[in-house]
Amino acid sequence: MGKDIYSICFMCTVRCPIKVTVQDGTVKWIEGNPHQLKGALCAKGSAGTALLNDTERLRYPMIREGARGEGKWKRVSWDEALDYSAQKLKEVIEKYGPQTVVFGERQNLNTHISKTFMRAIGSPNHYTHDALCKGSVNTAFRTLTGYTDAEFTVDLANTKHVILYGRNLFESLELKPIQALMDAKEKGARVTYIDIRSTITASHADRFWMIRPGTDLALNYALIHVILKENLHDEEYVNRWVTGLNELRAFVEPYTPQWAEEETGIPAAEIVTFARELSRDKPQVIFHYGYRGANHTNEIYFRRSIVILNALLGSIESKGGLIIKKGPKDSGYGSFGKLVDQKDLPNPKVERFDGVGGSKIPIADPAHGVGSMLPFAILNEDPYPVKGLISHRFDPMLSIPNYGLNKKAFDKLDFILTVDINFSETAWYSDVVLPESIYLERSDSIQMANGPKPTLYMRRQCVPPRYDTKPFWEIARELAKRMDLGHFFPYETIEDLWNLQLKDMGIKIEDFDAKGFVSLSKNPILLERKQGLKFKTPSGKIEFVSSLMEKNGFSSFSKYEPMAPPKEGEFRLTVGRNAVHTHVSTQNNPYLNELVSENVLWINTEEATKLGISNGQVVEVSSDHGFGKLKAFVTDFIHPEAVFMLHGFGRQVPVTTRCYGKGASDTALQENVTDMIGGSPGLHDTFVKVRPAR
Ligand SMILES: Nc1nc2c(c(=O)[nH]1)N[C@H]1C(S)=C(S)[C@@H](COP(=O)(O)OP(=O)(O)OC[C@H]3O[C@@H](n4cnc5c(=O)[nH]c(N)nc54)[C@H](O)[C@@H]3O)O[C@H]1N2
Ligand SMILES: Nc1nc2c(c(=O)[nH]1)N[C@H]1C(S)=C(S)[C@@H](COP(=O)(O)OP(=O)(O)OC[C@H]3O[C@@H](n4cnc5c(=O)[nH]c(N)nc54)[C@H](O)[C@@H]3O)O[C@H]1N2
Ligand code: SF4
Ligand SMILES: [Mo]
Repeated sequence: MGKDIYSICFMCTVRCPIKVTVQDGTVKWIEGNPHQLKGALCAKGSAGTALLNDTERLRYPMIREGARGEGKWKRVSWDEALDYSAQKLKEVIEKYGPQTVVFGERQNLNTHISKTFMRAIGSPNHYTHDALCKGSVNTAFRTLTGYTDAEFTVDLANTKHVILYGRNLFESLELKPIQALMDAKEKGARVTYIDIRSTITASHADRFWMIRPGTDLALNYALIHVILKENLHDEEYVNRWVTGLNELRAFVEPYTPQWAEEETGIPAAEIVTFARELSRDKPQVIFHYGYRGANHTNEIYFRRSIVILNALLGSIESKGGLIIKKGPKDSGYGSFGKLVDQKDLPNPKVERFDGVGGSKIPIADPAHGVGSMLPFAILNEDPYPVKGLISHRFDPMLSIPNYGLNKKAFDKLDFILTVDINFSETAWYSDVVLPESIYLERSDSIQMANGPKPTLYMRRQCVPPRYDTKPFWEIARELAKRMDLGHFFPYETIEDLWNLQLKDMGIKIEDFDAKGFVSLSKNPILLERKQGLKFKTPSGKIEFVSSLMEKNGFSSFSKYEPMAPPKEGEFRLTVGRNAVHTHVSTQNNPYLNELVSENVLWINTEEATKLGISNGQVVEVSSDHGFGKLKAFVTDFIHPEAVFMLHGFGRQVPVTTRCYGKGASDTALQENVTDMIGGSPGLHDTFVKVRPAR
């Protein structure tokens, strides 16, 4: 009989709680934690065992020997790799200053440790993936409510109607929300899904609109128009909690459903019916603010329109709507400890490399920065040179649009250090590669998951590391020690770190044994809607006319600019995920690669016919920035103006043999343009030409 260990999945960053069965030092079985997920796990989560045994993942520290990207490596000991990295970082700091070192990571449980490291060396330049994923969602929330999007959650279980704008929930998965939505659907909840193509989520929806690419903002302006014209909003809530209603009313006056029909292709009468239906369901309505979907350089106004619609229907802090997350203090506990809270830790006040908080991108979130600025900062040395780059659990080469430009920028760096579990494209182009033990082989910092019921989760090591790898919390400490900064890392073991996090909470490590998590509240905590809401804006209300935007010279409402259709023979390139892969992480996983080994190009049947392209035929896709070859998937289920491909394929690292050269890379084709108010990349602002391959 095996032993069961509760832990946290990390095949993607959703971090589902899991139960891992271990026998004879190996993992026999992984399932969703039965106390929370009824045992459910997705395909990627199940493929954790294949990752554990994968011989093509990073197995030992390496120092580059040949030219960057040539693939010549020297296997070294941990001491040698860390000594060398510390030496190189010290050289950069001495020569150019600490601000020229940039650290990028996908936000993770150890981010408090990386931030500590950067502050300790004296650099303000820590950035996360956040802006590349949903920066404009974050900024939209802050401009309206003072809270970030991450301080909100959606109460899908109790909703009556959820509206998803390209939020392809059933493929771009999060297990708990899917289970909650399925429960709600059984109680009669309705789903409206809006996408430029029909996805699995579309097949679960009660209403599906195939919208013209990039025109979701027009739809929302018309919806707001109808809601205000017919007084369908939650008057009591809006009167009490919203400022700027009259300005909004005047602004949306010209945006009629008839006007929107022209722009979006959605019939005016259907928009009116939809608005009336939503009003009947209010306030248990969720306009899902999403992540990707319509990604353009004016995205901030689209995301703001989504939050505004929620506010108009009174759904913010309503059962079945959006809920402000509650933390340990709200449930009567002391605060959760973070390494970065040390009193004597420096807090460098130098301008950031990406211009966040300065004149370039004044109101994006400085807690995350804007990663898409990285290649420009390096190439233009603006505001100063960037000379050292550390990437941890993040692949900027592929996750920042325009692969060619990224490579050119990386060529200018003095030192590139990457901590990963796989040979990512960034690792391949680095000077030193440090392999982290995978999630099944390591324990990590505790997760404080705020929410209606705040809960702590623990990732526990299940098996010993297969190869010569270490956990990041240890790597960071060892690097810091070699830079004479070890005193900011006062822990030896993971238990020391856990005790530091739990010390003010009255919770012990053993409390996690029974279920793998500790709930801080029995029931969901909701604020009282009549008087008890608290918004973190200057007015204390939801500001349709935003102090933050106006103060920085941005108008709160933006006149609709029609979306340019593609030129003859061109298509708008759209991208996304499927249920089997995680961004750029899993394409070489033995199991998942078997399920989906390459991406295909979705193209509308009529358009394909015009170009002489048949289903399954290999096509060439080109943009101003790059080129790719992949098979066509000819279908009626995509809008004729767009083509679509999965992110993460077309890989260029030869030692990842299962995915090398398969399919095409969206990153190679995409232009790097950013919403300079919100911070998100305009991932769907690139046009491509498609033709049969020669
Ligand atoms: N072109 C393009 N760019 C995009 C997107 C897109 O669709 N197209 N999507 C955007 C979105 S939504 C997001 S969230 C970001 C995601 O961007 P990334 O975070 O870069 O993508 P991931 O695939 O999540 O992971 C990146 C790296 O983390 C490594 N990794 C996985 N687990 C571990 C671990 O336990 N330890 C360490 N040290 N490393 C680990 C993986 O091997 C991989 O190399 O990309 C954004 N950028
Ligand atoms: N399996 C899996 N699940 C994941 C992840 C993963 O990598 N793999 N990553 C997680 C992360 S970090 C994120 S950010 C989320 C992403 O979750 P989603 O935001 O749901 O992301 P995508 O898969 O990028 O899907 C975007 C959808 O937008 C559609 N779209 C394109 N243009 C438009 C448009 O103009 N209007 C509308 N309405 N739709 C449009 C595309 O056709 C596509 O179906 O998924 C999370 N869950
Ligand atoms: S969605 Fe799947 S891969 Fe992501 S954490 Fe959950 S089980 Fe793991
Ligand atoms: Mo994301």
